[in-house]
Amino acid sequence: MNLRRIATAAAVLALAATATTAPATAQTKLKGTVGPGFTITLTQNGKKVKRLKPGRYRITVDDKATMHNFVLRGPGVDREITGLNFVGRRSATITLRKGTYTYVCTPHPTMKGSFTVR
Ligand SMILES: [Cu+2]
Repeated sequence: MNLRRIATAAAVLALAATATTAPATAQTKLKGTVGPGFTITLTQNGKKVKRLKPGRYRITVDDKATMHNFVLRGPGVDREITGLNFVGRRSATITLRKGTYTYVCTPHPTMKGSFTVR
C-alpha cells in the first residue's frame, strides 16, 4: 500500500516537472516600417499598434531610406533598431513594461507614433 502510494506520488511529481519545463519563450511579433517617404509605422497582424500587454516582443523593422532611422523609447528601452544610412531589415527582441512607448525617426521628429503597455 505505502509503496504504491509513493510510486503514484512520484509519477505525479514527474508529470508536474515535465509540465513546468515547457518552453515559455514565445515572443509576440511586431512589424515596423520607416520610409521611403516621411512615414513610420508599427503594426501587429496588419493593424496599427495602440495597446500591448507587458512582455517580450520581437520587432522587425523594414527601413526603406538612408535618411531615416527607427528608434523605440519608453520604460527601460531606448533602442535604435535601424540607423541612418541603413536600408534593409533588422530585428530586435525587446521587453515592454507598463507605460507609454514612442517610436520615432530622430532626424524627423514629426515622424512618430506611440502605444500604451498595460
Ligand atoms: Cu526620417
